Amino acid sequence: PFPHAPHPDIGDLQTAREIIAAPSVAVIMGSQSDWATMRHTVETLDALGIAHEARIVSAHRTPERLYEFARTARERGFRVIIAGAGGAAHLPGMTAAITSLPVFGVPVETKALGGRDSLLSIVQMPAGIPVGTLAIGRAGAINAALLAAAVLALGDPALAVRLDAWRAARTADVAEFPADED
Ligand code: RP5
Repeated sequence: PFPHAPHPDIGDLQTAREIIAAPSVAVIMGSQSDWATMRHTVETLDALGIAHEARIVSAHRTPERLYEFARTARERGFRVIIAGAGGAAHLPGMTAAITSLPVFGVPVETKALGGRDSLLSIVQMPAGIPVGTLAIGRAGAINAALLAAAVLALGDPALAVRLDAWRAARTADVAEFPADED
């Protein structure tokens, strides 16, 4: 009856294509101020050729956005979530409470307590709701991306090759002898 309505099979094909093309990693953060840290996650994912989506989702300022994001993350095709937050950092834990996708938490450095507050807030999850917690700041942000890559590489041999190449390049970067830096 509707000449422009897609044939049901084509509709299915479109859905399948959308799922395949969907970013596999979601990078969420509690605030714009977290971006200076979380951009290292995104840069590392880019270097590894991993499709991702970055967005601000605050557990306490935008709780409805958090619920909507976490409830629909799996059906939208995400396979790993990386969540960065600072201070009373509920975002990774609340996300893990709503979705059973793997959640990696990045404690963002804070002015008041240097990120120890973020670290303890993220790492001390009660048994039953896991958050894989990384180091404070840039190191954690980069390693979260590498850990996400390792998870995805289990089912993606081409990514496994890229990840090994990335690691080999870091090894090749290490000089054998120290040099004066000034
Ligand atoms: C947390 O509070 C955010 O993750 C951020 O690290 C911290 C401070 O946020 P702003 O006050 O800079 O927005 O929710």
